[in-house]
Amino acid sequence: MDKNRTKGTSKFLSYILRHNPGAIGLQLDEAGWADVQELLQKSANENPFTFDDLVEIVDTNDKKRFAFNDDKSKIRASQGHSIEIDLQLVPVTPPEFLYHGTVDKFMASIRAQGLIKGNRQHVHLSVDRQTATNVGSRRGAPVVLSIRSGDMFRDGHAFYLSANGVWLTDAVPSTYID
Ligand code: HQG
Repeated sequence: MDKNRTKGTSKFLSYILRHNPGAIGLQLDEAGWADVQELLQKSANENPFTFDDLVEIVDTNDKKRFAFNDDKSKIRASQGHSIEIDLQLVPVTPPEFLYHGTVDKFMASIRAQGLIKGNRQHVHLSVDRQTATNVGSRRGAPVVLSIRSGDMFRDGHAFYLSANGVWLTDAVPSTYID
């Protein structure tokens, strides 16, 4: 697959596996898995790709957005969903600090309400400032917030780590944002 097709297909897969499987008549199971053969068949009209293409995308995707099950009969997005699925993530202890990349125009609202998940299933946090800078840069000049995740955890907030290294939590009250 050439680079452009890989990127286009990766975007298509993000849309289908995170937000709208129904767009191609696909159904995900309760943990977000799609049957690979069904995905190949149902994508054929809109955005055709082969099983080998899919393996290449899963292996080379810059953020490891997708994962296969053991026998590669199923595939899912590792995080970022807006549809209601249960990734069956186990709560884990976060590091003392995590980071969130955003932009200035959201700051007044973030100070007032903290970080909220919006359309997605979780607030996404990064393990280091550089990653958070990259996340913020998607929307303009990045603003990086330090989150006192250790304090949050001790106060009873649950944290999860996705298969591709993104830290997830339900919401970050503004008192934990430095
Ligand atoms: C902001 C990408 C106003 C928040 C990235 C963000 C990430 C608020 C935007 C992943 C707010 C939501 C997720 C509040 C939060 N008031 N704005 N109270 N609370 N926001 O895309 O974290 O390429 O849903 O700062 O790399 O930007 O898709 O979340 O700017 O890992 O794999 O509301 O998406 O990964 O935007 O990005 P998003 P995000 P992928």
